[in-house]
Amino acid sequence: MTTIRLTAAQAMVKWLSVQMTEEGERFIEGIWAIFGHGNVAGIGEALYHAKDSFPTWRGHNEQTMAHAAIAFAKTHKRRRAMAVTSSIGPGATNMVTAAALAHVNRLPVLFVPGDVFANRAPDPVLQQIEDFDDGTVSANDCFRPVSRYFDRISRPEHLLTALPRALRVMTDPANCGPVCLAFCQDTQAEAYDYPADFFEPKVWFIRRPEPDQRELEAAVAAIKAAKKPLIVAGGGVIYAQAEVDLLAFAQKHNIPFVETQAGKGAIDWENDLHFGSPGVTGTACGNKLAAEADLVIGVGTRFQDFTTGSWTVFSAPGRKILSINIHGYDGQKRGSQPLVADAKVALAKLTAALGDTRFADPDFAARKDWFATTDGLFAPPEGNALPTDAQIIGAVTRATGKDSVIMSAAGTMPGALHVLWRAAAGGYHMEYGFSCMGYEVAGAMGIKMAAPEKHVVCMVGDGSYMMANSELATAVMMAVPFTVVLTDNRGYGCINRLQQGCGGAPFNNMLDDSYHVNAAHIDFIAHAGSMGAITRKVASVAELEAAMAEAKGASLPTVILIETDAGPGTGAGGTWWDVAVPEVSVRPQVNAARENYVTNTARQWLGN
Ligand SMILES: Cc1ncc(C[n+]2csc(CCOP(=O)(O)OP(=O)(O)O)c2C)c(N)n1
Ligand SMILES: [Mg+2]
Repeated sequence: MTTIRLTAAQAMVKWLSVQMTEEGERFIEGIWAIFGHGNVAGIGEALYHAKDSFPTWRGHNEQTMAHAAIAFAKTHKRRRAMAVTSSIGPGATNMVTAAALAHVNRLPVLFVPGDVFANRAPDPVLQQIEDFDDGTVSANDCFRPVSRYFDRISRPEHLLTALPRALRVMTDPANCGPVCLAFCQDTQAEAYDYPADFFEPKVWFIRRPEPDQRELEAAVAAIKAAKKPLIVAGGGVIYAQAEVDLLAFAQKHNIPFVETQAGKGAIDWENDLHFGSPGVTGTACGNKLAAEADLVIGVGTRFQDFTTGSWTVFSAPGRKILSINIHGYDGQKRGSQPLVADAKVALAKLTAALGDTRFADPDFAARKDWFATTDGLFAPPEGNALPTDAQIIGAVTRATGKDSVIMSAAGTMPGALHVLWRAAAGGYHMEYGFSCMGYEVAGAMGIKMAAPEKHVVCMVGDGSYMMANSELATAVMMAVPFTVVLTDNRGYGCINRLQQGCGGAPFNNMLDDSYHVNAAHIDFIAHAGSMGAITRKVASVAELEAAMAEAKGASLPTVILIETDAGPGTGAGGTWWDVAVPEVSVRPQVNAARENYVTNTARQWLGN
């Protein structure tokens, strides 16, 4: 057998650089790295020699580098990914939040944190946590519950099994998610005679599992028995590249559909059967259909609480749920009838079996009314009033075209955009599985790296911006342009509203309602400018529109700052959301909110 003598780190890099997609590209495009003693000598040396065939990028924070990697994978519909490496200890645990984010959103990313010495000779090495009772524990064990595959590489030959398992998980449509290969520092540097054929290029394709015949027949029967079905399109539609198939299915059988946060942008908003969104951040016309539907057909959705109105929308008596999903876990949620299969395959089989089954027209007038309502919300504010988030969205809508991707993750914007944004196909990127503050700026960079032809628009509140923004400097350094619309309402506006909705006093959310000795005045323009971004402070939505047009052609990221009114939510469309309200309180407002809470929770278990 021919062998190649390499260090374990060199072997990992060599192997990763020849794992290919069907389109002939590297599945792992490259690696984000911040070095420390846990990875600089081993992995760092290996990456240096591979830098022309397997790029390394340097970021400013391990978590946000991983956010960029995750956004890249999401933009590529899970067909390509990136790796992220850190030192041991803080660099590694910085990535745990990002691993959880990828886990919830079911997106592939390869984490390669350095780990403690396999030989334990220098124990405790700098940054090693010491478990008094378990010699096998390191800080990297934090990755276990938030990885779809976890392994510790403590011998060079472990890579022969660990690496193929890692790629299997990242390219598996059902189990897709983050992989953590915790790489012991000494093992990275250790040499081994690897079989040469281990490094032969390998093509990974995403399989499309067929449905079980009995489940398929039951699904056909359920649809045929329905009078008013409604399709709920989730992220699985996009990851299965079944957007066109879903539209054809909906049109042929005349079934209206709504899109979840992850599913939004599967189909262009202008399509007549597109009724917007369901649930807590649902459109009025979409939720009306959901309330009247006798069959909810979920396609690639995991039915999170925002989608289902914490199960008050979808679990009315007599309403059935058919869940078409790649994973049985999502197929059976809340008593739903499963059809476990790839979405594209399942829709093709269903439509063939349904023949010319066609349902009565949905309420097209309600859809028209909805857009008339939102037109009103988009109108610029009167006089000198600060704009609302809806008015900002109106301005951004006017300033962007179908070549744009709107993105966000946490704060007021995700809900407001879900309900109000008129997404072109492929024009919406929302991290709303983990809704992680601080995903936005780095995520925008990852999207732009994946789709350089798109105008990437990052919608971020002052709170999320403050939580993580330093990859702005990376985007400047790497000349990755995107437009940041930074809405400054002086605090955590959405949580402030939620707090009061639950009967609470305004407390510890807005800067002015929080303990302070000096009133906070954050100069966002100076801050973003100091990292090299183009900056503009605008005083009106008209100025915002003009600044956005300018930003579109820029070769650097642009941060546009606008002060907004923290008071109003969108006030449109949505349903109740389950947030537990205290059972006893001296505040009458809390007691009133509790009463409302009890009434609504009683609606959650009425049965399907
Ligand atoms: C990492 C993280 N911490 C806390 C939260 C809870 N949270 C959700 S939105 C939010 C406030 C967001 O404030 P900002 O970005 O200014 O948006 P606004 O609602 O004010 O527009 C908080 C604290 C979160 N989603 N993520
Ligand atoms: Mg804010």
